[in-house]
Amino acid sequence: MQLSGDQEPVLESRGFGMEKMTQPYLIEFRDILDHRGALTPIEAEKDVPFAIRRIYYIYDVSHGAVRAGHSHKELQQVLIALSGSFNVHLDDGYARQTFMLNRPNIGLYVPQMTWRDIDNFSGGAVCLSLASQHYEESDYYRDYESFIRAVGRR
Ligand code: T46
Repeated sequence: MQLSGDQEPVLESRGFGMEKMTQPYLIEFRDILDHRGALTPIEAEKDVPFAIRRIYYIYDVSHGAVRAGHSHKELQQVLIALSGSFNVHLDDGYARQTFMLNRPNIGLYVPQMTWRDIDNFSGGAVCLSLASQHYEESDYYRDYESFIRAVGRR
């Protein structure tokens, strides 16, 4: 896994309380290996710091496509590259960080009020999202200026 800056996987799974996290983190999930291959279990409120209310996944991404381009007001999520790789650019209104995800046992925790763009999808990439909320369009900032106003930069 390559990251911009000096980010490392900082939390091993099972290290969480249920307090709301405010910073992005890479989470290294357990991988259970035997001669048949690998298995990674993820349990809500144990391996990720929230109750999972929804999962969805993004796949068959068109060459050069950029996904996301928005922030959530309340939703927290964990993104995982189940297959292939992609870059996740996160912006809290003050600073930007880029994470390259390319392992199915590594998750990226994305806190609420974080603008995200996802690009550079490899062929065959599958992005799994574990989300803390049901789908609710009113939870989105889809306009960057509105997001910046909401975080208090303007
Ligand atoms: C995020 C990135 C990683 C639904 O009906 N239910 C859903 O649960 C979702 C996520 C989307 N939709 C509908 C809403 C749109 O009509 O599917 C369509 C595409 O959604 P959107 O343009 O938001 O997709 P992405 O890939 O740009 O963003 C999604 C998530 O919305 C977002 O939370 O972080 O994936």
